[in-house]
Amino acid sequence: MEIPKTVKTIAEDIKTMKIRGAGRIARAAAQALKIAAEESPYNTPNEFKDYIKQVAYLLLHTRPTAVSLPNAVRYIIKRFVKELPNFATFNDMREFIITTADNFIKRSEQAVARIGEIGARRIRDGDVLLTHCNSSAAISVILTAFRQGKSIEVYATETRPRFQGHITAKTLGNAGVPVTLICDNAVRYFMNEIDKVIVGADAIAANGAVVNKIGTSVIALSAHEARTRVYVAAESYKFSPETMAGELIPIEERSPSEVINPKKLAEMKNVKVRNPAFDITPPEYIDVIVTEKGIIPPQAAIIILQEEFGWVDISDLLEF
Ligand code: RUB
Repeated sequence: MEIPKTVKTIAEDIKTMKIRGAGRIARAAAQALKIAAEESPYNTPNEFKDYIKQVAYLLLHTRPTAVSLPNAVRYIIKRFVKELPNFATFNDMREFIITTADNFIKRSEQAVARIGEIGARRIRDGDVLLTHCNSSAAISVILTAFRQGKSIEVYATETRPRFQGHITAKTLGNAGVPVTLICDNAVRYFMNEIDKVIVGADAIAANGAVVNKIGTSVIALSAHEARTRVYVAAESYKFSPETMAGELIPIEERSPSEVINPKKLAEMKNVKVRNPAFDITPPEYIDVIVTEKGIIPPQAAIIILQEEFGWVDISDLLEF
């Protein structure tokens, strides 16, 4: 089926990481569905239904790890499918997708702001924080605490191979927060000076394990050894319903060219490159997860999942 160029561009931007970070990816997917509805080349109910499903399919196959992406698509499609018998005209269908996508985006933005408010309560005046990669939710906590007048300092890892830590350092620095940029492998060297580690999440499993940017688990391990607390800031749509039914969260492996120049690699004999983009931090190394619904210990992840999705029928979830 024909899919508008604007929609395809969003899918491509997610794939190539022009649009990145789990929350932004989710909002972009919702936006893509909205645009798809607005610019639909099909105007009969049956064709429109199939077309929307195809757009959903395209979006779902851009990046595999961030659960926020299928959860955003599901938020819109599930409501749409449930409402199908009640649509009188094609226009009703189109308007429904547009409004539901807008609702998701609004809810998502409000969740990030709320996480900031809730998380900032756990930050004390004088705290030295460490963050990894570039998480809007983690930044929301840090900036809210800072704007409340708390004197804080942040260590930001550069986050190889894509250096998302530079974005974090720039954002926080521009807001006036004192930032120290460090190499990823300097984390243990500085850990004893850190009061709290705060990171985001791409996905959270039913057992409270957190999937986030590669390197997060080694930071959490180092924090555990130093008795430094680890906070994860994550919206409830980062929790993976599939994991309630025993599914594993796929870990994206990206191109070796992100790690080393292909020409340089070609000069090396018997060397291959692996480039996993995410890793899994077990719940034992996480103190709390800050969600927009409140703060929970990682072991309570199942409660959030049940509230959001009820008991999961996996065949239903995998429909798209
Ligand atoms: C980004 C990353 C972020 C989470 C959470 O990885 O791991 O920590 O996505 O971000 P990538 P947010 O750069 O590969 O997308 O809190 O903004 O959702």
